[in-house]
Amino acid sequence: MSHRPDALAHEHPLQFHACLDEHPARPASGQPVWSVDEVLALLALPFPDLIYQAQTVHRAHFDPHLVELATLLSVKTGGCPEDCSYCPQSVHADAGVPASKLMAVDAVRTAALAAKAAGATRFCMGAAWRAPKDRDIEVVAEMVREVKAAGLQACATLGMLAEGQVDVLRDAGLDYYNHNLDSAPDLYGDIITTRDYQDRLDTLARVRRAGVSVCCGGIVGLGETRLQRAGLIAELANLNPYPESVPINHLVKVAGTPLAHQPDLDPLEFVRVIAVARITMPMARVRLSAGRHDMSDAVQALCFVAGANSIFYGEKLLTTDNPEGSDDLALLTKLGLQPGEPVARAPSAA
Ligand code: SAM
Ligand code: DTB
Ligand code: SF4
Repeated sequence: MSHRPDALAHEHPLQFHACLDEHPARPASGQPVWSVDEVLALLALPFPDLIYQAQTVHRAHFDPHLVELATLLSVKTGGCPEDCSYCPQSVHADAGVPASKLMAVDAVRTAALAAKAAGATRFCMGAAWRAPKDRDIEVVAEMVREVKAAGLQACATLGMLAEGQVDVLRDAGLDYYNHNLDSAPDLYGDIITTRDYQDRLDTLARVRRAGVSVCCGGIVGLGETRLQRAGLIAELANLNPYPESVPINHLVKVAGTPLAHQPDLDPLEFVRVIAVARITMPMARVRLSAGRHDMSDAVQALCFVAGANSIFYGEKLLTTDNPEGSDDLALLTKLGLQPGEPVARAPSAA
């Protein structure tokens, strides 16, 4: 049995879903499930065929009406020593983001309760660190306990983790750890020089080994080629198993960062990336992440049709703007969608 729909089967679109593989792990051979060329072929499908495949995969695994609302909070902002060229929080940028200290646990509790009251089901805490110190981890573990006590799923993104640090967060109740691959391996060195791709893979492996769910995605619009977008998706889909949660960020061009003047990505190409993430990682939550503030309702609607089933919810991401929560709720209503926790299921045998 094939482990994926045939990327080139668009002439027979009704046949492909019979061979979906519901299991996220690689075959026993250890071979990658997706070659870059196969992902590229998906990206190049006629748009209606791609969307049809993605929507069919989506419906086979999820209630297509549910969209997860995940609220972000920057618990430690700015002053980051890394040189990620998209990021306003890097000390190498001149984006006017002041460095702040780690927030107090009480303030995080207040924000988590507000997010819960506003309808979020997941709360993600971000810190502008290269890697946290053990004493930072102890404080974030307290924050995780508060988020769980508020009745929310807890996620954190704190940079690279050392052996043992994930265990402390897991024991506090952390559900997900977010750590992105961000780009294809061959573009990475042009975007970040202060840590390498393997460092990211090592942190992801530690998270996986500790039994914490993996939230891992990337950014598009960095100036990458379509082949490099395929390279990013193939890397994510070939993680063994692939991430439970996949944030697809559209570059937010922040003045004072090296990527502030990147040419715009065609919005339909962004939709294609969402669709291909859905097809290659059928049981993952695919999150329409950074970049929604400047995205039309129509493009967001296409992203939901293409299989996105999660958004960041709340007027701020970490340092940049996100749509108002009330506008997002109105958009979901307009589209006949509901906030809720999408739970992946294996497709029923037909
Ligand atoms: N410092 C930690 C790290 O990098 O692992 C966690 C926080 S970092 C801000 C989390 C992610 O935000 C990055 O991996 C990147 O994907 C995304 N991000 C940062 N700046 C962005 C921007 N301007 N546009 C889109 N995504 C961005
Ligand atoms: C992710 O992939 N995107 C979020 C979250 N994980 C932490 C962050 C987006 C940040 C956008 C730029 C900013 O607001 O600073
Ligand atoms: Fe630091 Fe994370 Fe921003 Fe990179 S993306 S500069 S690691 S906060």
